[in-house]
Amino acid sequence: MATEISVPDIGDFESIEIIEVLVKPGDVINKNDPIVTLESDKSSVEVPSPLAGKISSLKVKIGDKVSKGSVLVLIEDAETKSEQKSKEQKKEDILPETEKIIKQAEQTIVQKPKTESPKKVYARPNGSDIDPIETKEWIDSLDAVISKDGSDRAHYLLKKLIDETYKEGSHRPLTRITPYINTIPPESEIKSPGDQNIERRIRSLIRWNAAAMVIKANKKNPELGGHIGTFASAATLYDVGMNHFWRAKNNKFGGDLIYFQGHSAPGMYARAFLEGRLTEKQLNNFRQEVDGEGLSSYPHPWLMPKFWQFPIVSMGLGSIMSIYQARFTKYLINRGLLKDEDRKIWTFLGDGEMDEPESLGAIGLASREKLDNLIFVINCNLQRLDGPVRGNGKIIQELEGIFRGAGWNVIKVIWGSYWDPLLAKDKSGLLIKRMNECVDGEYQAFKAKGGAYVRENFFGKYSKLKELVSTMTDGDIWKLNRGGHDPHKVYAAYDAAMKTKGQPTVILAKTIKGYGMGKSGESINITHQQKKLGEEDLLYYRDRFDIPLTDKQVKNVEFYKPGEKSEEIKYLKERRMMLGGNIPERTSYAKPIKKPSKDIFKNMLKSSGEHKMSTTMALVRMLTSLLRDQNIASKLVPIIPDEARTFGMEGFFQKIGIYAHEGQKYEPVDSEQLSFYREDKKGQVLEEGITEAGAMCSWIAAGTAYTNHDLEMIPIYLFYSMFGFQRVMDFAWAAGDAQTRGFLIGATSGKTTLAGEGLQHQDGHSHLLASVIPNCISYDPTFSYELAIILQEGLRRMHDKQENIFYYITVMNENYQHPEMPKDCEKGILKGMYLFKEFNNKGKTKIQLLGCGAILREIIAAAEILSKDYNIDSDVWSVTSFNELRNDGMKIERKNLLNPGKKPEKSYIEKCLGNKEGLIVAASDYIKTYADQIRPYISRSFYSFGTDGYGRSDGRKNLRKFFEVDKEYIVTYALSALAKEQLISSKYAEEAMKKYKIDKDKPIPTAL
Ligand SMILES: Cc1ncc(C[n+]2csc(CCOP(=O)(O)OP(=O)(O)O)c2C)c(N)n1
Ligand SMILES: [Mg+2]
Repeated sequence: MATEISVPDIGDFESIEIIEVLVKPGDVINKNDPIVTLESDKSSVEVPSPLAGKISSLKVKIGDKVSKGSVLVLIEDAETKSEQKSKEQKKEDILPETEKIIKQAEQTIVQKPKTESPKKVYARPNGSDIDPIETKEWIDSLDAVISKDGSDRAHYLLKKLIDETYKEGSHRPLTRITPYINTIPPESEIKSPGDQNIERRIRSLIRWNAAAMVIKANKKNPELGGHIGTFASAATLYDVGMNHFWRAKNNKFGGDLIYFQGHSAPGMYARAFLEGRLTEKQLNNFRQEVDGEGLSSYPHPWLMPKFWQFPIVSMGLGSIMSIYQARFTKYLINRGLLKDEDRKIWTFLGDGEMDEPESLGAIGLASREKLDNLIFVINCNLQRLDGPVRGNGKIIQELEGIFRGAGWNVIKVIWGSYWDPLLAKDKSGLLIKRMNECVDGEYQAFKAKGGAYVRENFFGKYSKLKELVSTMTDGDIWKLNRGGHDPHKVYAAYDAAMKTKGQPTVILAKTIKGYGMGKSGESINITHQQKKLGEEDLLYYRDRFDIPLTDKQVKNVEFYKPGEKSEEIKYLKERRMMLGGNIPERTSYAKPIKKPSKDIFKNMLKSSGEHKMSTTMALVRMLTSLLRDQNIASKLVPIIPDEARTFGMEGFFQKIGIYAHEGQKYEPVDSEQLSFYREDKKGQVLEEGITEAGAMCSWIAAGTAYTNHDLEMIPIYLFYSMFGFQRVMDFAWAAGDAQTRGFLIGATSGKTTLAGEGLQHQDGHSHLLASVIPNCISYDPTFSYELAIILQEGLRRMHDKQENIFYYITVMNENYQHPEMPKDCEKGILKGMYLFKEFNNKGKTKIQLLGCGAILREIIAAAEILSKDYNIDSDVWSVTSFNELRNDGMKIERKNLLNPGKKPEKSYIEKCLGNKEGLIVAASDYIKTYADQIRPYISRSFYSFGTDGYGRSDGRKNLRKFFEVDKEYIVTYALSALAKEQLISSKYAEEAMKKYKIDKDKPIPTAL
């Protein structure tokens, strides 16, 4: 029996055109296979079949207009139909049943009678203990619970008690911050299995070589710079990870991903030197990269592509990029593309760096999405570049509050093991009180000024505390170490972080900036920039870390590497072998994605006929086609920050689902509609919410999955072009450095196509911003076939040939007809320009007209007017990319200048325009500088027009007139330019100005 399949609820749309029919009679289809594609001027969606079966007849054809209820096909399938019936039945049953349950529940809820009790007035203890005996009883009970049932039970009881008091009207105690002591008590610490003596020796050698490398470079050339203080404070934090926790990528395991703090790079080089991965020559060339044998200042995968994985030195980027990396890893796992191997993402950050909004801006996402694969280590050395991070407060406490508030697991590693006996001995509670009350400015001074100073100024505040340390020498007091320098404490914290489930972890480790640098740089304000150590300081550094170098060797700042058979080198290599290999190391074993067949976009190469559409819609159609390509479908990662509906992409919600780590726990309000808001654990769309920075980080994570997960993915991130580079330029720069592959789509682009929105939204420069990134290729196409050719080439170059480039393409929301692709223009589209049309009527003179994006159609219209009304011939060129033309011009000019004796080569622009007659007029929807870029490579009069100035809200026609890029202005300016060249009389331009009501006295748009 045949069943009719009709158009479901499609929202507010009526009479929508069918642009594709995807089935024919006789086809056997599965449930959810698409039957037709519908396209309005705002969106393009597929209609999936609600049933599986055989199509018996087709009731529609391409071009038909349909509405809700219009029959599309008849399908043979009795079985599913009966299933559907029983579903409908069920649906009806549910309501009364639910009602019953609600009623029952209501009856069981005990309604407490509200009794008016007299208001009690309690004694206010003012912070002091009004009943110490009672307090002791409570504490004893608590101790008993802890020893009998453990701290989790105690925590549960306390929470219950607090909830009870809250119900009675008391304030909840502030639990955002815990006392200024370690989160893990000594008795709960998991002990490191490592040999502490050897590990200390290795660490000392790494410290020495890292410092020596910076000092040597600066001896050679003081302008080279570098940092000693950052790594000096973080050495233990890295060492414990390297020796015990970080598992490398190999053929059995995907590898942990470590985001190293940029300024600690010298430490990573020093370790790699001991491991034999870097040579002494390379160390000698720290920060001297131009000859190709040097080491880059900071982690830059572009410069050291086999070593560094993550470009983080611009403060704040590491935090958010790693959060989205952790999220993307879970996305791949949940979509079934990656094995869950419990890999971790570790991120090292500076405490000063946490000032950056990007550092904290996405921490909510990490806890919301339960990213227990993410571990932050914040090196709290209490200093940034100029001075203390929070001199008047405590950065660790501040960060604890912020991260706990956001739902993270916070582990504070404040005090080293030497403090443990003191804390155990102090029954007065004064030691913790004193720890709590000191501010970071004081803590910094304690470590700069020595043991006697600490005795006097820290312990000396309370006589009982002074007494506590009375048997200790000043030297002993000085040795009281900070948690981040104690390998036992660090090990215990890392171990706990590794075992944490359901939450991301942040480790707040207290350290000393410039640890070991003595008077020249330990805990003093200039530490950060200390890159030279005098002889005396170097000798001190050697002695402090027991480096087996003679005085002479120290004075020569020699590196020290023990022999291959030494205990240290054997241990170090063995540890890394146990953990699977080297870190950091950048490799890729991703399989290329076969480029789609040429046929996939063939509709886009044809004329759209009467049908008008925007290039955004053309793109959505192409993506829909790609989702039908077996090789590509699962690899596409559409990324949108809350603008899917603006770009007509809501059809993707239903088709491929929105990624949601917990699936969809609610029935969406629009569930009856075709494009309902479908969230799914296996969802493919990354709907990011309103965060361009976050979306960009997802794009980077997806576009570098080929190296971080050995999976080639195709991220395509659509955004308002104005909120692209302008908003997230630093990320775009880092994306280039990281060799991200993928598409950035600047939608609703240009200054005059996005009508209405105004100054903040209208983009006239994103292409110029794109042009500064060396491996970014950008295009501003006008017609669907141009877009199709560009997209196909992008897929071929990035994902099939695996070139380390990315694409920026602008698309618009203006609807118009698209012509058929002219013959033989593919190469030109990709190179940046091709001859679109010639107007040859043997006119009085000729002109070359160049246009791109939204303004090409104005150029075409202007050419028609010039031909018809003024008898002027023209060649109309579609310039798909002034940026690509400039790159080519620059390359050829350089080559010619370097080969003065050879016959000069012609740039592509010259090849196009060299034999063509007439002056050149170019116009775009971007500021004039965009088109001006080709001026040096043209040996002819060249006039460029663009949209300089602030945007404003109005219709497209008025905006183009205002910015002087509409067809009338182009005609007028062309006539005027021809007059200036004495090719025609000036009267034509004067007449045109009158005819088109062009006001000569109107101020230039940049002044308005
Ligand atoms: C976005 C950005 N702004 C400024 C700098 C310059 N800068 C380099 S290091 C530094 C201080 C870093 O302090 P902190 O984060 O505490 O790191 P530490 O060296 O103390 O571990 C600054 C301001 C930078 N690298 N990036
Ligand atoms: Mg710091």
